Amino acid sequence: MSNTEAPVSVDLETLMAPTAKVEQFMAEFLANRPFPINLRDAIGYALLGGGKRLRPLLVILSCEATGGKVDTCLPAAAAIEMVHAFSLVHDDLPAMDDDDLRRGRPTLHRHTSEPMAILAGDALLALAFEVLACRLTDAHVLSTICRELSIAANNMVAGQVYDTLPQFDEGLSDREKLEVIHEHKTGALLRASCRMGAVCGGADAAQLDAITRYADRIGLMFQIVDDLLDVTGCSEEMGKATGKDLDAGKLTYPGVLGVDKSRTEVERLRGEALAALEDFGDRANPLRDLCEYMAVRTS
Ligand code: GRG
Repeated sequence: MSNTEAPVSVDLETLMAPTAKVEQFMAEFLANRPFPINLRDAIGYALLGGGKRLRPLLVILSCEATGGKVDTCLPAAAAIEMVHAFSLVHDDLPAMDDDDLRRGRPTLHRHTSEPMAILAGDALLALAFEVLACRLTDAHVLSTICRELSIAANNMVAGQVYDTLPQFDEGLSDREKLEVIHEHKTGALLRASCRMGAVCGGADAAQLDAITRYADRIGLMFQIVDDLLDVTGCSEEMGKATGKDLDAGKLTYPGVLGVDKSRTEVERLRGEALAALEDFGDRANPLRDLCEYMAVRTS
């Protein structure tokens, strides 16, 4: 299929199916960890309580695209979701965004208490590296993956600083500021997801480069579509904005580029992401399907 053809319809349920294994793996790992019961409940609430599981899915599909089996990348998939869950818990805290709801229910600090949410978040970050250290047997894979994950986590911290304590932006255009924030806050973990999966799959340097190009394109696409959904309520109907006002002062792609140019950007990134997978053959079809889905998702 050419990169400009209309996207195929994607069977999301089939695409997401492998994440059930990650769910089970995380639940078992947590159940066997000797935590105080209230801490374990708090971690379980944050980690096992829904979410799209996009990052574990990227780990698995990148592993499979490079010739690996799902079971070899489950620790990496679990670790990335733990870091993601941690970042959401801390992002929601009163000292940060002070949010009441996450994934359609009370945030962890509202469900339990602020100290418990801080501690559960801390434990999730440590748990991510514990699961890697305990469950990955190949020393080279383990050290490479720890490096990928720790770099991504620190980029997220930097992204949060850029976003919420913005003294970095002198001389940057709004678009440049958006890019710096996105690359650190959201893009870094999506990139790490794909790279960690590819490392588990035994990728060579050229494959790792190609997977990284794919990751960076779909990462930015994910952000732009998210921003578009905030404005229009539906990424496919971006010409028909609902008129909902943008969060005053918040930099977004539709706010900076306009809705139509943002949509054009999504199409460009979709094409480039698919082009990055050109040499992968059929094993990368699920990654291609995920890209198509991400370009048109409505939630
Ligand atoms: C990770 C060490 C470390 C620190 C975190 C709080 C903080 C520092 C960073 C904030 C990171 C953050 C909350 C980024 C937003 C990322 C994002 C797009 C979240 C929503 O992702 P989805 O839509 O969520 O995949 P679900 O609920 O589906 O998992």
